[in-house]
Amino acid sequence: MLRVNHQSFRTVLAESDVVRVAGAHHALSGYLAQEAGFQAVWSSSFEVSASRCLPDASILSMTEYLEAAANIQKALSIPVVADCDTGYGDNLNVAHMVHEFEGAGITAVCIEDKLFPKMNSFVGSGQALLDTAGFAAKIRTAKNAQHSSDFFVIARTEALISGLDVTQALERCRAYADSGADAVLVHSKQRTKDQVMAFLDGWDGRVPVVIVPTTYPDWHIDEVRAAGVSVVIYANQGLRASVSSLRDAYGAIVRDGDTTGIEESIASVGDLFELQRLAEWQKLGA
Ligand code: SPV
Ligand code: MG
Repeated sequence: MLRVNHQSFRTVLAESDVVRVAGAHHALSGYLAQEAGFQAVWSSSFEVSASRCLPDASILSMTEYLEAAANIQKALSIPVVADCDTGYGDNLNVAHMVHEFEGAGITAVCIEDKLFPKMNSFVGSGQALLDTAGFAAKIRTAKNAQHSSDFFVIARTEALISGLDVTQALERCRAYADSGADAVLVHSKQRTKDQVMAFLDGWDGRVPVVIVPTTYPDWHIDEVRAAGVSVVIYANQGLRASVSSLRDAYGAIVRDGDTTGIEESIASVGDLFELQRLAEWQKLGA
């Protein structure tokens, strides 16, 4: 089958104690994440922007993010969780976003409580938040706009990123869950997991919790599971690995004057043919 059918994110979550999700920016990176055993792929706004050499600052349009997410989803049997930033504007933009992403076969989206245009969470400035009621209204709008009951909306709080405390993050997430969010994502840029652990201690479990352990990389999956986290997103490690590999390979070619030194360590052309499913395509055209 050249056309791939995919499971919904809700189904994957129901069948798993903790869902491991890998960041990706195009179909090939998403496919490699699936091959490695990830259960879902995060179409990361950071990765998609970086892949165009642009800041993750609401510069690309909804359509461009949609195209990236849909292209990834078309190649995979695991679901894409689309990182939809702030929902690309106000409530009506959120409604349109849900129509478009759901219409393109995406089964889960995530929106965050920062102001549009947003700035990437690890940048020291530009982390202003929408008020709780305003973001709760966006969540309600998203849930009212979805067509299928299977569609999954994650409410992400940037409270800890913007300097608020754990109590305020909990208050926001309770309001978002009560407005219909299917899960809450709590993001932190601290160098340890302590802030997120404090959040989990105070969380009453009304909806599942999603985390993004970029700055606290030593949190082993067994401990993440034991702490009661339902979804863990490794948001950008794939792109960072690609950058390092490409630098090494390109640098070696220019330095050495030929490619002998890297042939053993780079993927073969045959490997790429398999990733392209060339044989199946050839059969289709025969
Ligand atoms: C992304 O991967 O685009 C995210 C996570 O939203 S972060 O970059 O940490 O904001
Ligand atoms: Mg993002």
